[in-house]
Amino acid sequence: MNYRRISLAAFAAVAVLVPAAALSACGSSSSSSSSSASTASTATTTTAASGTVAVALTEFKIATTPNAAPAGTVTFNVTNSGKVKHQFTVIKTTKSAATVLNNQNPNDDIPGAKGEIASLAPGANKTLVIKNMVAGHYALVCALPGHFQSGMYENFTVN
Ligand SMILES: [Cu+2]
Repeated sequence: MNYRRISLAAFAAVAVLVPAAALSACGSSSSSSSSSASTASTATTTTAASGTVAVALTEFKIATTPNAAPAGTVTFNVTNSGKVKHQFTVIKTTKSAATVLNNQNPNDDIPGAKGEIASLAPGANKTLVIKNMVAGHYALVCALPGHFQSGMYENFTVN
């Protein structure tokens, strides 16, 4: 009787711990059901061999796996892992991602923008395919009011 109680308690503890560990260890891909995303996340180099990049949006952070890709067609597999709506814009720029929208009027088009997912609901996943990405520096941002200012940006390299 005591053994059974102990093993049940241990099982309950594991059942509680595993989801939390999975979320923190691989938040960028854990909520994606796409097989291509999980393949990309196994890469240990910074460049995605397939040109596919897993992107996780949370409050207020953009996490990429990996943070570089070969020139050509780049596929951003974007998941909103947060609790509020986000968006995702890819910008070709020489500026650091942290400063790229500093003087941007929210009503104006973003200079250098190569593509965007205009709106992504919490839990939603969308794919953004951008062709002819040339080598250089890019900034990935969430351009919703206040989100960039709160830290929703990331540098990205095409090589
Ligand atoms: Cu956002």
